[in-house]
Amino acid sequence: MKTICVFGLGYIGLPTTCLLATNGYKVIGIDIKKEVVKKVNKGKVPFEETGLDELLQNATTLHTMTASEEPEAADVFIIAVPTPLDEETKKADLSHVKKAAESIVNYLQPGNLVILESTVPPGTSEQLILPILENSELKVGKDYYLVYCPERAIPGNTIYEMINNDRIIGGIDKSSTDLARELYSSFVKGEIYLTDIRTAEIIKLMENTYRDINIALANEFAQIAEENGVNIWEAIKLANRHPRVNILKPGPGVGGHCLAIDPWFLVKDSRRSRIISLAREINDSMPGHVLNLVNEIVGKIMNPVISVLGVAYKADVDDTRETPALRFIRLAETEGYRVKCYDPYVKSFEYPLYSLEEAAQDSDCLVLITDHSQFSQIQPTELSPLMKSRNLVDTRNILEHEKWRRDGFKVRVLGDSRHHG
Ligand code: SAJ
Repeated sequence: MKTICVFGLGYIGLPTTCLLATNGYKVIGIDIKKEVVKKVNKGKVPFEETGLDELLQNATTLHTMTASEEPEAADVFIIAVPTPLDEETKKADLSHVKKAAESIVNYLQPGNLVILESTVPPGTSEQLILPILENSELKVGKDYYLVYCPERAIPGNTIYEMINNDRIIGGIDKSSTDLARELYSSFVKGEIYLTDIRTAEIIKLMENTYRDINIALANEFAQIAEENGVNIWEAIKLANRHPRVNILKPGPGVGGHCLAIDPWFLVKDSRRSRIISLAREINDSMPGHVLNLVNEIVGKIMNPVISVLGVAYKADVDDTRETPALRFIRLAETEGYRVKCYDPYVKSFEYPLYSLEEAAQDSDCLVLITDHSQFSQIQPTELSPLMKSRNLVDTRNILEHEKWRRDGFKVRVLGDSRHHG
């Protein structure tokens, strides 16, 4: 049985580890966080992801998977560690990737395959990983093999998409791609496409940038609709009846560890790029736009209190990375609002989390930031008796606004300036 070392037991590394361990490999999942290693070895998933608990249970039962803080000799090494963005320089922080590659050097043996899955700026595999691995004195393509294989699964549906999405493998040479194809074929049911290593790196960034730009367009349309007294949600629905149009949804901004970050990896060293950073700017300006809507509806009052419904970066997940909620809250505080947050999924956040009733108590305005499905069940009559004033800003257009208006709420919907009361 072949042995695989996976670096990083996060949102991508842990599901990958479990899928390989349940498909014929012996896998060691490496993480620098002691608590994560402990939890995984007890069969516990450190975050929420549909189906992952069961998959980890299966791997544990098969005894094909262990977690550890230290790597060991293996046939394959997979790097799936975070590559965050340095907020000031807008450059990728590749320190975790670098560390993982450096520790592989000590274990690299002839015949090994090294796979980079982390999202990286173009050229990283050849310019950063390769020179580090060459310190082993083994030669790539001759003694060992190297590929870049981006993960394209969406948080919330990771397991399904890891198995069923098409996969791109970019190798330093043909032997590398062939070896990697064999490995991924063990659990991938989608098509596997082969390309070169730098193309694979850029494809991953293009996919997320494409989505980010399209959301920025929807956000710009929303603001134009507000200027024109048009309901953007209705307009998008009808525009999307065109056979070649598919406009995404506007919202309070773009969060998550991918769309808000990856486009910068393309922009940073390019002299030609223009639209990508503009789209980032538009999406980053949305929390400020939401605050303007709140200001308009609440007006000038003493010691205003707002209740934020949803701090996760998107619907039905517990993940708050790069969440637009945090930007909104910080901006609101600088304008003198006291903010109370409620999120049925999130367990820890930069701000205290309250129950729905506690968050609504003495509030002047509910601000719905995240489109969690269960929010549509909230009844205005449950909250209105607790609140100081009945105001609602819905940035995702998921509530039944007429019902809230009937209960005396002033309702503002992002992308729709037609009603002010
Ligand atoms: N959003 C909108 N409007 C929309 C769609 C999304 O405002 O119409 C917002 C969401 O609320 C969220 C953000 O965009 O704040 C990102 O959410 P998402 O669901 O679009 O994507 P992620 O970040 O969860 O996952 C993306 C996916 N990329 C693409 O669809 C191109 C996923 O396939 C990638 O694997 C993932 O990034 C990643 O890890 O790179």
